[in-house]
Order: sequence, then structure tokens, then C-alpha cells
Amino acid sequence: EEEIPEDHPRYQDLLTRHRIENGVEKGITHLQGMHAEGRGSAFDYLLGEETIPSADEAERAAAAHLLLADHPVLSINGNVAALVPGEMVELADAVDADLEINLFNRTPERMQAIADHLRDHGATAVKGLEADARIPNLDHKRAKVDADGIYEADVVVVPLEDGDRAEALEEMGKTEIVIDLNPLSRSPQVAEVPVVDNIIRAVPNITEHARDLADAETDELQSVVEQFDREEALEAAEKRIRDGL
Ligand code: PTJ
Repeated sequence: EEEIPEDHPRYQDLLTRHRIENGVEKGITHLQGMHAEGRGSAFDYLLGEETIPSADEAERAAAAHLLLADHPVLSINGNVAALVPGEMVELADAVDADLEINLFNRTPERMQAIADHLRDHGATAVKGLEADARIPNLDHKRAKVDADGIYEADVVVVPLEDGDRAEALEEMGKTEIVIDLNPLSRSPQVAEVPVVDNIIRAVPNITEHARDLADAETDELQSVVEQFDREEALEAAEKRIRDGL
């Protein structure tokens, strides 16, 4: 990462690619994660590689939801672990959330590598390895979650999530915060809070909003939540991308 000069016009994109490559080499990220990254990168290019105002609003609403939650959980896959391990640990600390590994292509080796990686970045507890509960209406492998983690969570942050799982979690009645650069993808479409932003910008910004709102009264947090309009945010992101073409 030191090799990329920070003033390079595509600095963030190069950094992101580099982290995904490292993740694959370390056995953290699935090969498919490279394709996912390529798709994300194309959308980010069209968004101007910046947090657009509607995404910042979504990030503030996400922070408010997390602070209001009884049991918030942040879901981690192979791309998330490679891109923002320390940032996810910081967010979990800021809003008192659990971290749970949940993989699309689940293998014991990758589960372990990611758990170790998160601990190297300061995580004290990592969920997902028990896998003693199932999300209803989802194929067996994708359905595995911890009974005291995602299964019983009221608010879940699911970055770079596949559509089937996002829908199944929605059906369980959870408040879903989805981070995904493609506003037309099914996951942001079903999310209560769709965050259309690069995860490397989104997560630190949610943490910053959470710190800013840390002393807010419940009323104030609720009004942040209520003022956020998901349809408007999705439309603003789509418009920005179309204008970027
Ligand atoms: O580690 P695993 O086994 O759980 O697998 C994880 C991946 C991401 C490979 C798997 O879930 C997958 O194939 O996902 P998809 O269907 O490719 O969806 C990934 C979504 O994330 C796409 O809509 C991308 O546009 C988006 N995306 C990619 N990189 C970023 C992103 N969104 C935000 N920030 C990014 N850096």
C-alpha cells in the first residue's frame, strides 16, 4: 500500500484493488471477490469516487439506527474483511455491535483466516463460527448464522450482500443497512437504509456520525431515522450515475 502515491488521481481505486489482491493471497477473499470489486469500481467511477450527499444522509441514518438498536450486528464477508477490517472493528466499538462473519462461499479455512485477520485488527469477539441457527427461506449454506448473533439481531449492517440473503433477512423483520455501490442491485432495493457508497468511505463515515450522535437523546435519533427517505436516496444515486455516463 505504501507504493501507491496518495496524490494519484485513482488512489482509492488502486488501494482497493491492492487490498482485494492481498485478501485473495491470504485466503481471506474468494476469487469471486475480485469480480465483485471490479463491478463496484465501475459504479464508483460513475459516482465520481466520492460520498454523494444522499449517501452521507444514509450514513447518518445508519448511525442513528445502530445507536437505537438493542442488538446490532455487522456482517463480514471476504471483501469486507480485506477492505475495512480495522474500520469495522472501530464501528462495532462506537455503536456497541457484534461482528459476525458470514460467507457466500463458506469454508472452514476462510472462516478461520477472517476471524484471525479481524483479531489482528483489534476485534475481541468474532461471531459466525458457531453457526447454530438458520435464516428461514434460504439455501442451507447461505442460511448459517449464530443464534446469539445475526439470528437474534434487530439491526444488521450487510455490506456487499447478495440479493437472496438480503431479502431473507428483510423477511425476518430485521432493519437492514446495506452498503452497495450499485443502487439497482436487489440488496439496496430491499434495505431500509441503502448506502450507495464505497465501503472504504462509508464505514468510517458511519462511525463519525455515530460519534457525533453518541450523546443524542432517543427523540433526536428517531428524527434522524424518520427524516431519511430511502426512495429519494436510491433515486439520487441512480441519477448521479446516469449523469456520470
Ligand atoms: O466472501 P464471500 O464468500 O461471502 O463472497 C463475497 C462476494 C462479494 C464475492 C459475494 O457476496 C458476491 O459475489 O457478491 P456480488 O453478487 O458480486 O455483489 C457484490 C456487490 O457489491 C455488487 O453490487 C458491487 O457493485 C458491490 N461492491 C463491490 N465492491 C464494493 C461494492 N460496494 C461498496 N463498496 C465496494 N468497495
